[in-house]
Amino acid sequence: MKNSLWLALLLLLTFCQEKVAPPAPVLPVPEPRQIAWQELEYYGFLHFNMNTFSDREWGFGDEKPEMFNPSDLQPRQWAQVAAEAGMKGLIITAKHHDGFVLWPSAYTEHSIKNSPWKDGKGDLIKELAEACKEYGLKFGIYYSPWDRNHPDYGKPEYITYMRNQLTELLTNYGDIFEVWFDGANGGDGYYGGANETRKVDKLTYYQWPEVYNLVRELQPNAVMFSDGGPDVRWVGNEGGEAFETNWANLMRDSVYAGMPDYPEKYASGQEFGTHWVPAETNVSIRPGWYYHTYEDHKVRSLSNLVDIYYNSIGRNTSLLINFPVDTRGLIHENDVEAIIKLADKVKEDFAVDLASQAVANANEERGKGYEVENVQDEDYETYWTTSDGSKEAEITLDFGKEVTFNRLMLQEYTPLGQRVKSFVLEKGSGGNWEKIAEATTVGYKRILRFPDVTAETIRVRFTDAKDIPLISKVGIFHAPKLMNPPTFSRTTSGEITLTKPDNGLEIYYTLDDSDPTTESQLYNSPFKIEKAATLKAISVDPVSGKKSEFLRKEVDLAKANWKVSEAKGERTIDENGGSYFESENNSLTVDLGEDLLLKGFTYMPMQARYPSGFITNFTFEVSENGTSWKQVASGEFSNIVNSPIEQIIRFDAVNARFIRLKASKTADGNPATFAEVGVLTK
Ligand code: FUL
Repeated sequence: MKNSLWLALLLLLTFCQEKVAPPAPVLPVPEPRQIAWQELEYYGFLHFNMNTFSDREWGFGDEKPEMFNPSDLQPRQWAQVAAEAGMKGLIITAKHHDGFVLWPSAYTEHSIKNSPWKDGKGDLIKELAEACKEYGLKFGIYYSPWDRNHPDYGKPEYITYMRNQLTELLTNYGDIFEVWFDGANGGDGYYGGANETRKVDKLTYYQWPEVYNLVRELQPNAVMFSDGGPDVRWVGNEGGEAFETNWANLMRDSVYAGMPDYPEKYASGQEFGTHWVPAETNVSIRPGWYYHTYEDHKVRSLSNLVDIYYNSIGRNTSLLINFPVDTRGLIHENDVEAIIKLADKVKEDFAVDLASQAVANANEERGKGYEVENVQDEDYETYWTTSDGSKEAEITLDFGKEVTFNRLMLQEYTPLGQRVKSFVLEKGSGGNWEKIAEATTVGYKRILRFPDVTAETIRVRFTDAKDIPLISKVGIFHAPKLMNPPTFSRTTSGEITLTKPDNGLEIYYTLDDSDPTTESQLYNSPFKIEKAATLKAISVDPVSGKKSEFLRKEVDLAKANWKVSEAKGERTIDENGGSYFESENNSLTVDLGEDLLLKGFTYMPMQARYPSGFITNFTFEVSENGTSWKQVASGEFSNIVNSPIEQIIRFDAVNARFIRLKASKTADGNPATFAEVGVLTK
């Protein structure tokens, strides 16, 4: 009798300790394929196709298959780079707008089967699918609905062609994790020789519902990307920046690929969106999506890539970074270096999670299975929450001693819906709470960056939510400072601004070409230098004492009193490399406003995305009175097309007030363009 009583009690106790029921979902919720995709977070894009060889961003569709001729095509190198960079997958432009296809499709001759690569016997999609498998990466395809080559584009027959090709891609190459449908479509093109403009109704022409069904049927686990989903949506720009408030929820039925007001109206998602369509940030590691030699020096800097990381993955989107594979068929060395630097920095930033070592407390726990400790582990499936209807939700972390940190990472358990509308991070100080940072939505992942804070106790308070928050992760990190040199800008009056690469750093500089140390001048605010000088500056972390490499900048005369003879020519002396002037007579004349001893000049070619009129051969003349001119230099700006950086030409010292730079030849025969011109007096 006694024994059975004990047994009953034990059973009761066990029963009481059963996991409490989970909260009801807040709709919409993700499909399992979207949850799996979200966990990938970071993967690579490959733009490699006909444009690589025609040196274009958008081919017209009249390119010849013979042009596709890589000298050293190695998909295994692409996969190796992606894996070493911590990426989880690769997506390739199987067909871009020009219509050329990277697999031997049975439905077109406009394909690699008619190219010199492997004598037309190659299948690049197959090779890449295999390389991805070898390196443990997921494999995805980009397929452009717009086809500037196909004669039937715009007619119903083309839709059959598109479905046939998708069937090939989704049947013959194993598992596909993402199918990427580009929103750009309809316009002029070759169209089998018609050479005309063809407009389509972007909403109805492609018969999207049937296309979606086909993809679902052939690759049930693949997510489909386009401006408005159905599974993953566009972030709304190609600059690598998601909105700070970012809902996975979207009014999906109001959105279609290529709609004009998408970026403003839909890109940030909507709190009351009807469907789960999270955002993906797509951005290229260079200005262009395709490879151009002239962008070899324009690979994104580490600080830019770090910003992109925090502004995408840190704002509830996945990150798709593009490599414009070069004409050899390799990811260029400069791009490899940049992406590995980013990978190292990310590893460094999140090396130690201070939150996992703290004592965590919550204002309330829902019960067994929802303990606050769940936010400290690495298991996304376990989360902390409160009881239904609870109005407050806050987590306190006690580190047991003072610690310094500058990053907060939060993750909501999204399979039951995105809930948090706002939160605040505070530190305990003398019985009060002091705000460190605050933000709006969380979603799958949110990371906040802020200057170093030292505290023993902190709390995260969820100040507004659609329903009780479900928090899978709270992470606290101390990211080492980004020890890049300061960046530099100067106004026409000679005012110099130096910018720190990271919060909490100091800048020291010299103006006499000596190496700056912490004994040198500390930079506090912009300063004026009107004459020639050599500026050298470093960033210093006052806490660790770490120093960056030098920034070294030769500055010369301030340009405030200069005048250009040609109308609109003032853009060449505005200290803004981004603006430019196109000269119909290939010449630029500047009045320097005073007699000077000149020892050389500088020419910065146009820096725009699609450059034209680079000066390759020049003459340089000077004058004391603006009427009689003397030539003091002539020659060639070698390699300016491949490397359009500032050109520096020196000559024997000469007295003058007026200068004239003339183009005797431009790279493409177009009128000469000038981004910036300067003189050397030192
Ligand atoms: C855009 C395209 O037009 C670009 O060429 C590139 O493929 C980019 C990823 O998407 O819409």
